[in-house]
Amino acid sequence: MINLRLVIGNCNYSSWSLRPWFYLRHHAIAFETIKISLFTETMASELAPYFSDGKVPLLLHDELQVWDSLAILEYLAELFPEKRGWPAERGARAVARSVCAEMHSSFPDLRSELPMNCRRRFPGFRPTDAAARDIQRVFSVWHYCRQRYGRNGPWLFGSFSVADCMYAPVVMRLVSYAIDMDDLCRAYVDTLYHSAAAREWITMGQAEREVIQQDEANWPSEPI
Ligand SMILES: N[C@@H](CCC(=O)N[C@@H](CS)C(=O)NCC(=O)O)C(=O)O
Repeated sequence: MINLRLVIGNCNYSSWSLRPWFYLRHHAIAFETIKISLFTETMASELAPYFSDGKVPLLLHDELQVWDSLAILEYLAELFPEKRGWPAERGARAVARSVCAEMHSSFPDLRSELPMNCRRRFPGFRPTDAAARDIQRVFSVWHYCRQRYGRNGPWLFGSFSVADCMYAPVVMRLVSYAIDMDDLCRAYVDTLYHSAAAREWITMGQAEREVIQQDEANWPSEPI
């Protein structure tokens, strides 16, 4: 029995926590969840037992600690090789790593203007030009992956991969903020948003009552 514990933040807001959680739940891998309340007075003391940079997520495997969502996903892909976390073909794998790295290091305006919020929608939301450029780039990435590598299934590289986990929080955002998209992107969003693991995360987020003011978008909203 593999002893895994995943330290995460509030499901409603913690986009980085969703990434490895989604991988584990999609594959029905057993793990324990340790939830930290982000940006509260107790956050530092709740994180104190771990070698954390003050952030979540963090994966604990026996005595080993792995922090940072992408590092955790890499580790899970190695720990469970039969789940095929990365595409089997070398070129597809390189592209998958590229789009994950891009997600990890880019899209600042999309992140700041459209914070993940699973329990609210933002009628009439209009992104700034900068955020709209980020969104268009995400759509281009999805076209690139789906058209070249997605023939054998509905995920970015056909079969479910680490790349889908990295883009899961963006899918949540695009739905909450009702962003227009073409059919290819809509089909991908529907696949992910309606998957069992995503529904489970959204339900947990909607059950939470904490409001983190700094993670609320600057746009009128209503409950989903
Ligand atoms: N690079 C990190 C970023 C993690 C991150 O920023 N997590 C947010 C929660 S979604 C956090 O812990 N914020 C607390 C803080 O900044 O004090 C990763 O990908 O895991």
